[in-house]
Amino acid sequence: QRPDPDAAAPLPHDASASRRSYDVDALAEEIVEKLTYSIGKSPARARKYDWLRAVTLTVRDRIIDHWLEAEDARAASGGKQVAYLSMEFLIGRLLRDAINNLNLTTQVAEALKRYNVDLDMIELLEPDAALGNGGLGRLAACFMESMASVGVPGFGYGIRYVHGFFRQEIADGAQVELPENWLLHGNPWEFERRERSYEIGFGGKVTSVVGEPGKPPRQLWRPAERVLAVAYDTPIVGWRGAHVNTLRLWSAQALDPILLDAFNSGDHIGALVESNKAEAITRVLYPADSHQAGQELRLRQEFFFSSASLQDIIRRHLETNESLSNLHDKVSIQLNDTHPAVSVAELMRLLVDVHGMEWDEAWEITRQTFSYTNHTLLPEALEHWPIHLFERLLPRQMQIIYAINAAVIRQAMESKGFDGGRIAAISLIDENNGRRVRMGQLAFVGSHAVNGVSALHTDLMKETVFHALHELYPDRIQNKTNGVTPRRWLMEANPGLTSLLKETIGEGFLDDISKIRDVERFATDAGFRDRFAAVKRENKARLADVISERLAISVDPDALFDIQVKRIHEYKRQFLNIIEAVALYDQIRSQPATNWTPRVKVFAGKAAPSYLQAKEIIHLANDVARVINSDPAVRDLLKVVFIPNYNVSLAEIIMPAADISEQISTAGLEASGTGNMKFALNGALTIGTLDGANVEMRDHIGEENIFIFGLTASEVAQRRREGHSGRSVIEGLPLLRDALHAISSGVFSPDEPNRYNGLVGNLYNNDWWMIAADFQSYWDTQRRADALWADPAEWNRKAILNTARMSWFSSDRSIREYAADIWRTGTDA
Ligand code: BZD
Repeated sequence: QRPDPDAAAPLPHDASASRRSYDVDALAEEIVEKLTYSIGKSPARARKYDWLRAVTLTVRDRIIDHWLEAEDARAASGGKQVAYLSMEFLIGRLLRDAINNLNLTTQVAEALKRYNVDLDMIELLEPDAALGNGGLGRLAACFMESMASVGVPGFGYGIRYVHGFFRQEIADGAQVELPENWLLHGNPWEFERRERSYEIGFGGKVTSVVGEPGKPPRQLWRPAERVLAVAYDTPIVGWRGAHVNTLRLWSAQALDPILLDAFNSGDHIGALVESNKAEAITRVLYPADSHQAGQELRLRQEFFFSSASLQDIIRRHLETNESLSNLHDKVSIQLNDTHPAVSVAELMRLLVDVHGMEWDEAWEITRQTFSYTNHTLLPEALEHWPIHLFERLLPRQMQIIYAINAAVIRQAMESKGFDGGRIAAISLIDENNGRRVRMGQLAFVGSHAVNGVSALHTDLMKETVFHALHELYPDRIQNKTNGVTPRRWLMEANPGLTSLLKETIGEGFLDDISKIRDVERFATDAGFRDRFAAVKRENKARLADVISERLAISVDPDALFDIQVKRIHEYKRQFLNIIEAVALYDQIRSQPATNWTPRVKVFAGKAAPSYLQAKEIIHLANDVARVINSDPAVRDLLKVVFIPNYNVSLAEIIMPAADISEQISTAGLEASGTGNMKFALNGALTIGTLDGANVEMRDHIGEENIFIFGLTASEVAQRRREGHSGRSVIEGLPLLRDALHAISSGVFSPDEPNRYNGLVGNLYNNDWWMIAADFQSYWDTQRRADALWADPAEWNRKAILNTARMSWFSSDRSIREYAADIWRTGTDA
């Protein structure tokens, strides 16, 4: 631990004395002051980015006022805090969120208008902070905002990637990955904290040092390599500025920026090798969300941010506490999936080796401090590291894992009589696949609470991956269904609907989203329904503009917008949706006299660069879109669009513009989903399987207001046991057979007729994802949706009920549950 020579003696601080004003004159004046003195431009010479920066700095000052107050209050109360450790925070833009949460939207817009600058335009210039892959990273961002809104004092800890999630372009129908560069224009939100830096070691040796008489020898880790973790802090402001929490992201730097000896002897490249190697750790986000990357750099990233965060937590604890024996009373550390699970071993090392605590006490504190959230049951996504790699990089942590494992196994044998198979199942070491450390097992045994992210997912955790551990520790697994923040996903993304709701039921729902239920009684009010529909139409027109600008495809905002946006994965079954489009295309052409519902099918999402099937699905969507959109025979009854580069900002435009939300994963595979919640909150009707949180959405919304189809999770398991194959199903369904034939015979890929043979062949031979098995049910459900669309009053009534009944899926509710049941911290309300 480094002493902090700069630490100032605490002085009384009265932030309210210097608080920045919220009125328009003051804002207008300050924006120009920032432009002049922080950026060095006169208003006359300022470019758009200068205005963005000046506005951001002006808004930021107002957050800082609250931030300092929050820090002081926290220090004074000495209460418990939460540290949310996550490899990913998929934030998106921050300016609109900050302005909205400070309730400053009108004033800032007004202030800027004085200089003829449009706030909306400025906001769009901000790059997305895309420090995450998908649902897991976005959940962490929603949770940070909700923690600040409901008053859970906390830190988010993660990695300050220089390059976030790749930019996706589509070239000749296929995904191309390009580097993302969000820091290009600097990042006005962050504060570098050089005084908060820690050394992180890798490799080297462990030596035993003889301790005091009667005590076991102490283990001393001497790493061969060291890098520095430097903190960058971003304030996260909650609703109405009530609280401000900190997102602390670590950046890696070499201890010595340049090796001067090497430089002086003429080796100019070699002189930088160390610093390049160090900085590589936080250079880029791994873009794989569904299989283990398995590379050494990934394990380095995981350990780097885990160790830095723990060292920081310990240092902060010791600033106000005499010892670490009450650590678990003062901090709760949430592990967002297993990516930070090495923290369990690292905290043990810090407590025992560095701070001299007894092993048993350290283990008790460690377990009381940690809790772990699981986000997937997919075997290929579960993290496990080859022992030889782990041992080489983290030799002391490996010893600690062996010791923990031995103790857990002993306890399992003694208390529950575990043997053979069940010991193998709980072991932290997988002996079968070349000996690996299982990070799920490590996170589980090192935590006092383990949670799934929807009721179904939690049940399946108990039955599958953690079956034996659940038997050993039957009270440890609990459910915490995901949620989304209504500030970003309703108020900011859908200002039209927000205004309509305010006029109709008053402003109470802004502070307490459960009050949105009051709008339910207007579902049968024809006037309200029309206004609700008019808002939806405007949002669809806005999306239609985006589609036209980016793809030069014109779509009719009066058509049914049927949207599936999410990561591309076989289990999410974008393929099923595309096959349905192809079948519909066939039907429209062969039955031109039928009264078809005009539809626009929208897809967006990224594939992991190494996930070939997912990339083929993207290619197919684009191929099908090209053929259908250019066929005059469909007469605008069907359009298919794939919008490139799906990200948070695009989602903010898409979510409010959907009539149908596609949540069609193979049952049992989607842990929760959160896009499903965003769509429904904005009044889309869901077509979905009984998977993840769809199940609970059905319970809240009412089964008559959601389109459920397909096999259930237990039916899927049953079919797989029976050796289901797609062939017999396909042969019995001409509609499906013909659609697949069109795809595999090159109708959509005349330049390469065999392009989709593999994809289609999989359905015949195996149909692991139950696409053929669920096709008929899906098709029928889509036609039921068509029929409902023909009755706009009824459609809109159901859409309104969706909005009215989704409040339980607010991340404020999720956070309150974590605070009450896992973290045992207070909230404001
Ligand atoms: O987490 C997702 C699940 O698939 C969703 O069902 C769930 O709603 C969200 C939030 O709980 N999982 C991910 O997004 N996973 C990843 O992004 C990921 C990233 C790196 C490595 C492995 C998985």
